[in-house]
Amino acid sequence: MPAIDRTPDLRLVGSPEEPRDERLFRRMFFLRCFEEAVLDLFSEGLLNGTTHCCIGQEADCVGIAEHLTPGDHVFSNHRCHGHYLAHTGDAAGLLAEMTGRSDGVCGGVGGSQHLCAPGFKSNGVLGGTMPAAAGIALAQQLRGTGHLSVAFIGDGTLGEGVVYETLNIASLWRLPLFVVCEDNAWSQSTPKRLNMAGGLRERFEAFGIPTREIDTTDVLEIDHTAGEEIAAVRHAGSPRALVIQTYRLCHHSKSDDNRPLAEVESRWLLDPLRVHGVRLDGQRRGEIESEVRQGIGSLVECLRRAA
Ligand SMILES: Cc1ncc(C[n+]2csc(CCOP(=O)(O)OP(=O)(O)O)c2C)c(N)n1
Repeated sequence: MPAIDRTPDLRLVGSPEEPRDERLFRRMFFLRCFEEAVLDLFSEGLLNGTTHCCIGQEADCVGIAEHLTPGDHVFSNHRCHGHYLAHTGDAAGLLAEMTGRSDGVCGGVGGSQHLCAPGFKSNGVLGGTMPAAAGIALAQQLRGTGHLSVAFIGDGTLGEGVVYETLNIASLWRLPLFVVCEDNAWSQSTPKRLNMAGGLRERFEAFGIPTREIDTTDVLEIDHTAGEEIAAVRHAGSPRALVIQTYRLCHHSKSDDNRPLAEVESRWLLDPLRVHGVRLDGQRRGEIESEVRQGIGSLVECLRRAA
């Protein structure tokens, strides 16, 4: 089986010279097309197990990644494709990983949820990566690298005790840890109002961790806020949190969804591709979309041939 080329494809990630507005759109569209392709491959029976897509939450992944440097370490959860792709651009490695190939991100043994790569770790056990994120932040602090750990968690993960143990020690030891809580209002099939008492932001502030909360799917707003917050973590070397109220537009994993249809439909109006896409010149937007489709198409074809 020929090895795949894991060099990030410029059709997917854009070039450094590309105007920021266009690059942000391209990258969100890249994540969207990748996950749509993954869902198609599942329905064709070419992928095994399950997968959790971040369709609707792409602006979080892309806006945060804009402010990370190669020495920073990202920790993610079951819904990790977007975080991984935005940080690394490694679409070929991730698709190979999901098909169980030895040239995947971590040898084909991690699948969709359990990625282990330089600068990136994800785990399907909710909250499971929080202590590791703090541990790497401690290593960064001791080595004086100026780099940080970013931990993405969902609102449902705030029910895990290990989150609070981590926040406590991160605050006490002033660790360069940036926690991003993607609050999509649902934890699998349970709405937040049924499983969360009190405020979300207060849970971080109880440990003396400065926390911002934004209610948006606009990549420019996330990009701007993330820039300020990440700079503040680097400057002070101590933890901060960002709560982003967002929405997943598709099912929890491959097909399970018990949310009211009207609620889901209304949120498609705030699809991050739509919110940001209207800012682009129509012709240029079409060109970007077709380049990304070609990039994903050739990747899928290459893996189909190797299957
Ligand atoms: C410790 C643990 N308990 C339960 C689960 C099953 N589980 C997987 S995803 C999920 C919901 C997570 O909700 P949230 O953290 O809000 O993330 P979202 O799926 O909304 O992105 C649950 C309960 C798990 N993976 N790990």
